[in-house]
Amino acid sequence: MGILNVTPDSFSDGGLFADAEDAVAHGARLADEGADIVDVGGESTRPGAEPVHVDEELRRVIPVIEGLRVSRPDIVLSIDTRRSLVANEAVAAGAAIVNDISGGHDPAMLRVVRDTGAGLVLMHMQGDPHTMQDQPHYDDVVAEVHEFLRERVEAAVFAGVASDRLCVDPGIGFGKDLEHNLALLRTIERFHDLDAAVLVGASRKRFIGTLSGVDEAASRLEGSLAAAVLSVAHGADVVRVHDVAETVRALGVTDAIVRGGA
Ligand code: 7PJ
Repeated sequence: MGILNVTPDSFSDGGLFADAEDAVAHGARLADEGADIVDVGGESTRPGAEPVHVDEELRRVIPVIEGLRVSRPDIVLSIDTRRSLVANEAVAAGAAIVNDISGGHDPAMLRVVRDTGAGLVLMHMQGDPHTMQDQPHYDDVVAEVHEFLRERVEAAVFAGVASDRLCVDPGIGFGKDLEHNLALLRTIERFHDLDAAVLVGASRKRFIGTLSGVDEAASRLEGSLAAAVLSVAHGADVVRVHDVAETVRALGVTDAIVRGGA
């Protein structure tokens, strides 16, 4: 899964139309580099981020999804949103998957996913992006994240979402300190009993900067590759990454070693 951020800090120059054009071109490039899914997001969820207005989120993501659907109908698109309204519009515009970092907190989200037949990523987060890194606390991070995701899968299936449309994600960096992130990354296998695909998003995150001594997020390639390779070696089905070409090459080798065959 390649990351396509449509937030002002990532696509800053020009007006909105120019931004959308840049974003469409970048999405096409991620697919050409080997991404099977392109994840379009219009809300910054960095630690400390303020929420964006729903109209603004729609204005950012819908033209990009429409643009990619028209120019590159071969690309599977996901929409990174916590809002059922945005999810609904994005699926109508061409997205096939809803990637919800709140695990389906919006009361209408599961219904929208069921009614549209979209796939759904349920992610764990402690707190919300504004406050989540203040003092994250768990007695047993793996058990608590697992229990949260188990309950959310159950809720989704109860709401009528087909279980083969579901993916779970421990939410690396979302209300987790360094040790929490490492404990989760070491135990990815544990999440396979939830009968859903498992997604891991570690790319360029702060803990990688901390461990590798790289302050600049865009320069955290080597650490991000290490996290992607080990996540897949431990059974992750999907990795969400910025550096698609490099990750695809690293995972080709990983797959051959771990699963056998090229
Ligand atoms: C994730 C995400 C993640 C899923 C972001 C960033 C922050 N969606 N959206 N999993 N992270 N499913 O990329 O640094 O880890 S936004």
